Amino acid sequence: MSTVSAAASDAILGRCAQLAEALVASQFASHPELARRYGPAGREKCLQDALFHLAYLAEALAFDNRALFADYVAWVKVMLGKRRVPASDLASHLERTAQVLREQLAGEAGALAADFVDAAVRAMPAMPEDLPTHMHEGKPLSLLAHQYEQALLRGERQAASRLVIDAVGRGVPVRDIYLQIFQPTQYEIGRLWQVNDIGVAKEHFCTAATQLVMSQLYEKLFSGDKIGRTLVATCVSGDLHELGARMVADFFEMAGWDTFYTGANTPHAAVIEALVERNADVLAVSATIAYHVRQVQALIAEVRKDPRCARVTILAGGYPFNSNPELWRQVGADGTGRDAQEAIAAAGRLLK
Ligand code: B12
Repeated sequence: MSTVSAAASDAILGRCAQLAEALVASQFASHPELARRYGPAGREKCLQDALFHLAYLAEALAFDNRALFADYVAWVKVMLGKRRVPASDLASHLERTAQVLREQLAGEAGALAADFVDAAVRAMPAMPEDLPTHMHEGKPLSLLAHQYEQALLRGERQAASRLVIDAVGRGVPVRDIYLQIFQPTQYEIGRLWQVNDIGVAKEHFCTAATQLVMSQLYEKLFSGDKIGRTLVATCVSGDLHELGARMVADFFEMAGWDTFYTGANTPHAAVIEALVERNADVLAVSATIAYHVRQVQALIAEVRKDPRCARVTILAGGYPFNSNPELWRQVGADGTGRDAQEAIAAAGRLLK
């Protein structure tokens, strides 16, 4: 990792409130129509957006990883575009961000940070304005997945649960239910929120309902023979997305592992305590929001430093790792996997 990019990352994090204020003031001063179009609430929103952009930028710089910031800009282009903020406004906001970074951060650090932003702005025209559905056809459970998602979107969690319980009763493997029904439905719910088709309440409802239905399958998880291996699965500190890590833990459980799943937002010291107490073979660290990747790196560094964890193999995964195939190496993990099935395959390879 270059020291310039690390310095730029630290400088942004140390002064993000000031930088965000400077860039929104500059943008509204040179485009007075923005104040008329969006009003004071719009200015506040713009400030929040600026802070959000800076958080993602600081993380991308911390790993000297331009793709991490470009992925974020592609996501935000769709998200804002679907809320009637034109891509040209986003581009001008980002160009101003680059200018403020050049002005306010000293020397090479400011120039590099601005360059990350400029590169993403240049890539914007090729970034999509809309997103394809995650409810793909042609898989054995596609129809069932569609019915499950539709039941949840109608607010009918009992009907959704019934679809799954009946399928399991007919012999559909729980692993297929996880990867062909729960996972695409969750991704689709996220897409629908991103493109402004559903609100936060519906997204929360669907997630809570899926967690409930997962729990209804638990007796199926614990029925196999044990293989004498232990997994600790956790979401990194600050990250609230718990289903990915839970699915990973459940796949290991179904493969005969003893699993200890700590859920969302777990402090590093608590993870180490769990690894030691359980005499764990593998730690699975999950992060979904890209600006938590440094937390993954910090947790891994702490585990590596602790001699009691010397034999622990570490996997890192989740949303940013799936779009950045080399990121797991940058955080110091031993391996990764794009989904729960790949996670267990990676553990098998590493422990051989
Ligand atoms: C549900 C949800 C939430 C819930 C989470 C509740 C809960 N109890 O989990 C809540 C409301 C808290 C939430 C909050 C936010 N969210 Co959210 N969320 C989602 C959503 C819709 C589903 C997540 C999920 O359940 N996925 C299903 C699981 C099974 O998939 P998975 O996590 O990818 O896991 C699989 C693999 O990645 C892999 N894996 C995962 N972990 C690991 C670990 C290891 C070691 C390995 C090997 C593999 C592995 O295996 C898993 C199983 O196959 C996603 C959409 C999406 N695409 O995921 C958005 C999404 C992730 N959220 C998003 C955002 C922006 C946010 C917020 C920042 C919104 C805000 N402004 O507040 C906050 C951040 C909160 C925080 N501090 O973490 C964006 C992220 C975009 C981006 N570019 O970063 C997404 C993509 C939505 C979207 N399409 O816009 N969210």
